[in-house]
Amino acid sequence: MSSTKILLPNGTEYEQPIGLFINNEYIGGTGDSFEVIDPSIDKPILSLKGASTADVDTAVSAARKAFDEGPWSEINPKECSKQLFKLAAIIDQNRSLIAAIDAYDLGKPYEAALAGDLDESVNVFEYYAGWADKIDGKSIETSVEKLCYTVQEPLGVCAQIIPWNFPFMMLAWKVAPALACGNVVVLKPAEQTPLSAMFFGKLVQEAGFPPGVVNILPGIGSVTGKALAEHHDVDKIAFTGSTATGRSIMRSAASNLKNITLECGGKSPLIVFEDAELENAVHWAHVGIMDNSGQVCTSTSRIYVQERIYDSFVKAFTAYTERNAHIGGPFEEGVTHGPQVSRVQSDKVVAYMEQATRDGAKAIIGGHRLDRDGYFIEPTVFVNADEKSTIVKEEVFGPVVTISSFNTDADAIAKANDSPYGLAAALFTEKVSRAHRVARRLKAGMVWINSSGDSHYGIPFGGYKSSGIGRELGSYALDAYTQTKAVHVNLAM
Ligand code: TXE
Repeated sequence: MSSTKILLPNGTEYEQPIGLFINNEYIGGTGDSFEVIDPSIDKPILSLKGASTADVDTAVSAARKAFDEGPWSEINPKECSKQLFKLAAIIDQNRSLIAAIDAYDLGKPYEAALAGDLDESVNVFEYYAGWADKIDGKSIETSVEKLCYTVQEPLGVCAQIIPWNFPFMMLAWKVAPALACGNVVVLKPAEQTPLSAMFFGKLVQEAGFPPGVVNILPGIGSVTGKALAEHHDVDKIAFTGSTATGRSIMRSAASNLKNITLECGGKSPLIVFEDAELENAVHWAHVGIMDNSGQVCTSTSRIYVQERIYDSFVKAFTAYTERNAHIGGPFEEGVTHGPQVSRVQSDKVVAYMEQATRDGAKAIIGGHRLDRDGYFIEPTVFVNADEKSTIVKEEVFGPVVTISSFNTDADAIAKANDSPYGLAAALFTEKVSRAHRVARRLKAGMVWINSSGDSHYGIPFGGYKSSGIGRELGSYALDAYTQTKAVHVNLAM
């Protein structure tokens, strides 16, 4: 196996597999090289060779063979469940190391990676391990002369393209339900954060999965990702990332009408009504935009506050944000706010902030990058932003929020819905009827009442409008990874 020793900044040394994981073996990639960077100090961790189009062909045919010839697609559901529980247990045993790898690669605080991402990842694998032997069809009554029943069958070879903002957790959201439904996978991690996914291959080996069931191809999006999206032997493509790439994947997937799930961008609103519990609203509004340095697809990046409490909310929110911004590297004590993942991303955030200022918005805190190594951006709050301006319309994907006011419920709903995106929305009120009435009228795949950014492995996750197609998590992901066969039986013989 080709691997290299990596010494993590927390003093842990481990063996990092490098190369592509195909048929349960690590092999060298033949595609373009790319560097993996430590974003907290702007220094390379290592250089990798990604998967070329030819490597994609090799991985897809390994997966195809594993699916068509078994044993995975024919596995007894109880065995499938056991195998996934075993994998979940192995991930659990490695949770501190995987959290540390992700913290290093992404720059996010280690404690957050451990308590958030890794906890969720183990839960997700266990949850779908539990589903594997409960995927049932139906029998449907038509007449006494006919029996009809349905079978939920796997789709086949699933290509899964994941982003860098929750590297291992995104892997778990995609791989666990796909395997539980009897599919085989070819996973492409983001080029910014491929290390934990490449390490995952070792855990797959240890859990004893048959060759070809899980394949992992680090590589460049426009090469490896594109080749997967276009490949005619791939039956499904599941993607999380930008809406622009989602569109291009959808076009590529049209060639053989692949089944698709897309989880794309967002510009989620957070509405604070005048009867809200102010402290609670301030806390969640902060979590909703500052968590993961704003690099969350559901970030509540547009805050709307009812006029009467606007000034007091702005004052309380900025004070809370200043108090709670503990900026630093992933392994520093007490840090809550890490760098952006890459120079490209931090430049993008800075460009949005500069544009906002040119458009007449005012940064009342933050507004700059930090004067230190790494890609750190100050937590930033804009007021006076025009509702039609870029900072209100486009996904910034950084610790940057706008706070605007509204007067009536109808005004709040109209402003919240005035977006091409529809991933999530949050609202704060103590009135039960208002809460549910407004929740129904928000055009979003997820609505939080009196919280923000909340997700759970049992609850469907996905967006309306340009935020995506399909749902992940919960029993809904089983629909995303199976197809229905209807069997008609003629009894009139
Ligand atoms: O995303 P891309 P990027 C948003 C966020 C961010 C912006 C750009 O606004 O600033 O997207 O980030 C692979 N065919 N989100 O450039 O390009 C790529 O290698 C197939 C929101 O990182 O969408 C990576 O694995 N695949 C988001 C994955 O797609 C391609 C999370 C995501 O990359 C490809 C991340 C192609 N042509 C960014 N081009 C969320 N929804 O959570 C790239 N890829």
